[in-house]
Amino acid sequence: MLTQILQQFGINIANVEIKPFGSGLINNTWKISLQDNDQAYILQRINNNVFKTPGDIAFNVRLIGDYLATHHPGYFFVRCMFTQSGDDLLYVKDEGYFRLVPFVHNSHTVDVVQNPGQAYEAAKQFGRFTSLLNDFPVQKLKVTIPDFHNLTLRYRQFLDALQTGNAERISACVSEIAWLKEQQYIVQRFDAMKINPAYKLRVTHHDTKISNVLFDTNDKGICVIDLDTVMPGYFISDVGDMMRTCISPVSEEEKDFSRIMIREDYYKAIVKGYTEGMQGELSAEEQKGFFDAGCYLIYMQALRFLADHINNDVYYGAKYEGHNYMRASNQIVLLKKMLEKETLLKSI
Ligand code: GN1
Ligand code: MG
Repeated sequence: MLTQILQQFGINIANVEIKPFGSGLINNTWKISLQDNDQAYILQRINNNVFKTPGDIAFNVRLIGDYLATHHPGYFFVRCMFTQSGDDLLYVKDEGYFRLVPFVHNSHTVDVVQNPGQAYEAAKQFGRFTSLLNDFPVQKLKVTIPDFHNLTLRYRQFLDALQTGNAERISACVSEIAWLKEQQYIVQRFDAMKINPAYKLRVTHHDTKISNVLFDTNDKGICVIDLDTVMPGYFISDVGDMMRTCISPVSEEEKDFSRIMIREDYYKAIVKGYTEGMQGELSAEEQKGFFDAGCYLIYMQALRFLADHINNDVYYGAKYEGHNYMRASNQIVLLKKMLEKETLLKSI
């Protein structure tokens, strides 16, 4: 099946190697390497249970690509390849939607952040992406997942899960549920942020883990990739998810929670990198929101994982029984540790 798809993109499949790639939870991703000429590509199948209109992603990427090519031609932007019939998104009956992008020569991605320098570079790339699109008409973008980072709605979905979800699972995680409910003040802070005019609606990425940045051979950031969730949003989404995924030495998959830690030097690197990348675009009020950004996103992810556990893992899937419960518990520990350092981190 994959080789037929590659053929439609005009790829010679005689000597091709296809390997699963990356660790994303939503889309399927493969690296395609051509043995003859050293070329490589990334092929993705878009999960259309999550992205209901995959054409909207292609639309956004085209629009942004055109804008950057005109206004910031120096920016390295990875565009989708076209099929032989001229489409940048291929629909295959019973298989779904596919896209192909070139694998950029002399670039690499990082799965687990190794040092604060990488976190700085990544944060700078996410800030730079948003700042280059500062004058782009943000309302022209299609919303690929409505309310994606709307914490108010995520909290409501969590409460809904408690009403309609798996009763056995609910009774086995009463203490986590109670703790998350006690943190509802975070939603109120978020609501205040949304109506604060000092928080500008910008073009934000919404999936800012380190693996969505391309690095060069000197570990300097080149550009951001994986633009599925680029939508109108607030800077807190990008900064917050960077903190969520970089600040601790271990990820959401770690089962030994004693290894979860808040590393101040990484926090500092993210604040510095993002601020520099934004080139003065952040308002004074927004600059005060870095710490809260981390809390919003960690809290949101804990709610999403626990709601999914209660909903029998319909969204994220589970590699083992209780996987999403473990992930939620991990994020709860991360949030607790973050909240303990509130005063210290806010002083940075
Ligand atoms: C999903 O598929 P991936 O790993 O890029 C999710 C993110 C979560 C992340 C948690 C569209 O991203 O919001 O933060 O899992 N993406 C979607 O690992 O729901
Ligand atoms: Mg993604």
